[in-house]
Amino acid sequence: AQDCQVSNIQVMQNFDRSRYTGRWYAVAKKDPVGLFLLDNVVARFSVDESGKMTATAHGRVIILNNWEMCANMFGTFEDTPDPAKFKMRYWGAASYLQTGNDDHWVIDTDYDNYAIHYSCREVDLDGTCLDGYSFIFSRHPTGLRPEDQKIVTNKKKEICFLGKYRRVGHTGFCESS
Ligand code: AZE
Repeated sequence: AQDCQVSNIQVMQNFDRSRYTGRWYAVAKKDPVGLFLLDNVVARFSVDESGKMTATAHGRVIILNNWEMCANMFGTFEDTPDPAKFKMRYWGAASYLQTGNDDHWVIDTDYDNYAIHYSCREVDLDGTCLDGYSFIFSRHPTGLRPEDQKIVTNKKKEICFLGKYRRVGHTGFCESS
């Protein structure tokens, strides 16, 4: 499963969306092409009465003429035959923020400490990912536990994004909103 074919990427087995709910701090991210969340990224996942997964996220962005702000985002998830693979429709609280419909795959998680998310926006002709993004999430604002780091590094390699991540800082920029 390391031929970098998007269709061969292994995702979380028996993904349990209810155990995934609650707050996740982004500790690292691989950026897509174009505008993206810069840092202070926190996501909160919920499951509603009907079992549908939804999420909110915030993060610092710089839009238009170097206008720095906190983007408050919403996402709804469409199920697919694979319980760990979703289609995420997302939009911002303000109209000038981004909207989109991205794949949202949960690659691995222990639910209590770490999670690895993956989204390929554009698959190349050879089946590899041409444009994608990924978040490494932690339940702890301080980062990953040492014992989870090796697992995460291995998964970064499996999704062919190793070496493409940057640390996501948390300075409290989005805490007031
Ligand atoms: C994600 C977690 C679940 C909810 C959402 C997420 C993604 C949000 C974006 C936001 C981009 C905003 C920009 C604004 C100018 C995956 C973090 C909605 C991709 C670029």
